[in-house]
Formats: sequence, C-alpha cells, structure tokens
Amino acid sequence: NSESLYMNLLKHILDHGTRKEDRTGTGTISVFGYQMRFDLNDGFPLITTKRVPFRLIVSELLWFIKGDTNIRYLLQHNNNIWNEWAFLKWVESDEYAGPDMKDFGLRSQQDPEFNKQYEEQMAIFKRNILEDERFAERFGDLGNVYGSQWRHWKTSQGETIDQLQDVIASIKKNPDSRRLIVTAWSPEDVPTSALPPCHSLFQFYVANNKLSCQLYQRSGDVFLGIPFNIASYALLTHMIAHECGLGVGDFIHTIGDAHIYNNHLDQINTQLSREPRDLPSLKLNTSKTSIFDFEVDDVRLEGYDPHPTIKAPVAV
Ligand code: UFP
Repeated sequence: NSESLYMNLLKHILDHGTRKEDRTGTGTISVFGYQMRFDLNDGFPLITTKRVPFRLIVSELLWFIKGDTNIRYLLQHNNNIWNEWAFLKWVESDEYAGPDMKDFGLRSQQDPEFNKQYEEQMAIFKRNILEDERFAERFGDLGNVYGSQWRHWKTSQGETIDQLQDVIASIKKNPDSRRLIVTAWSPEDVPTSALPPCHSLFQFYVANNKLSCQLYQRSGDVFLGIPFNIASYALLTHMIAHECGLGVGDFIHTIGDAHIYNNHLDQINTQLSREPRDLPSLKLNTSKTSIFDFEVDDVRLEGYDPHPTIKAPVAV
C-alpha cells in the first residue's frame, strides 16, 4: 500500500544519501529532490509502522486554516508542538524574570538539572497563555507562520490576501486553472524568521472530478516531520475536495532536502523491520460544508491500528 512509498524513501536515503552537516549541528544523511505520489483512494496515508499522533495533525491544520497564529488555540487542544517558538520570545523579553533560558533546546537535552528548571518555566508559560489574555496576546503570537501566510498575506500596498479562500473559490469556478497555488514562502520575511516555512508552496489540480494536491517542501526531517506533513496535506486535500463537491485524487509530495538525522538511525532500523498494516480511512463530518467551520471533533479516523510509538530526539 501507500506506506511502501515512505519506507522506500527511508531505504533510498540510507542507500544513496550523502553525509552532511546541518544547521542544528546534529549531522544528517540526505538526498536532494524526491517525490512520492499517494493515491488518496487507497486509504488515508497515516504511517502504521509507528504510531503518529493524528489529533495533533488535526488541531494544527485547523489552526492554520483559521488563520490563527497564536499558540493559545493549540494549547486549548492540548497540542504542544509550537510551544518552543513562543517560549523563546518570552524568555528573551524584559518581562521574563526566571532563571537564564539561553539555548534551552540543547541544554534541556544535555543537562538534567537545567531540564527541571526549563520544564518549570514552560509550565508557567503555558498556564499564563491559557489563563491570561493579555499575556497570550503579547507572547503567544508567532507572527509570520502558516496561518498568516495562507489567510492574511500582506501585500506591499498594506492590504491582505486570503490565499486559501481564493484558491477554494477558484477550484469551484475554474477547476482547469493552472494557477491554483498557495505559497507560504516570502523572500521578504526569510531573513527575520526563526523558522522559514518548510512546506513552502502547494498547488491543486482537478481532473475527472477529483482533486489532487502537490506540495513542494524545501526541507524534510524524514523520520519525525515527514509522516506529519503527509497526513496534514492529505487531510487538507480531503477537506477542500469535500467543500468543492469533488472526490480525491493524488497527494504528490515533492521534497527538496530530504534528510535523516544521525541520531534517528536506530529508530529507522526498528521501523524498517516492521510490517505495514492496513491504512485507516478518514471520516469527515459532511454536514459541515465550509472548511472554515470545521472543529477537531469533525475529523475522525477509522481503523488506525499502528505499531507502537518510536521516540526520537528533535533537532532544534
Ligand atoms: N521540519 C519538517 N517538517 C515540518 C517542519 C520542520 O520536516 O513541517 F516545520 C524539519 C525539517 C528540518 C527542520 O529538519 O525541521 C527545519 O530546519 P531548516 O530550517 O534548517 O531546514
């Protein structure tokens, strides 16, 4: 099934990749330019050779779709994947009075004593975001991230463009268009951005009443990031197809720098020794007609029976 596409990517990098240094100092094996084509009619492409937390994918995608850039929504849904980026702003501000948190990402992995302090400060931070609206406004907002680029792209004229709304309107009105594109990549923002968009640009295509989507991802952590990214764009494609009254076609995932971090190799060997299981199927609450009205409970998976979680350190 579709999962073999992902397993083949892992094997391809191990067999043909080049060892390279990288920004995080971890070191990788990588290839440049790789494409996978998932037929979304074969089942929902959520990896089964390890458990992938689908609920985090759903709340993150709905957060993008709403155009929200404040981690408060994510925390309300018990989703911690963007916390570090907001936390960084707080500990670097003059409002922060706790112990020094410089290089907290690296130090929390290396120094257990520091890690205790870090976890205390992070708990305080999360509580403040959830309970104090002013604090959340000041420190919870990540600024130029996907929600902002998709829904409120800033033009040089001081106006905003709702790329997502516009592309959905175009799919409905002019499905043969070759301009059905949403871009997150803004050269103007790259120099000041802590994390320039990894999923940089995506395009839709309609044929035989089916909606396909291709993503260009400039950089992919193949063990930790890519399984999330595949599922997220597969879900987005299903949701937009539903709103447009179309079936689903392919999700084509094109990756620029596709890399395996050196400290993920044992985990990948474990994963490659496992047998893929049947893919789950996606159930959307079809009584909702606009993707902008979806809440987390409107998205469900049926028949997801993965192998156990495989833990691995995140390179920061
Ligand atoms: N990364 C992903 N998928 C994502 C995301 C990040 O794989 O959705 F946000 C990984 C890719 C890379 C790192 O390992 O995060 C980003 O680092 P860089 O900006 O140096 O490419």
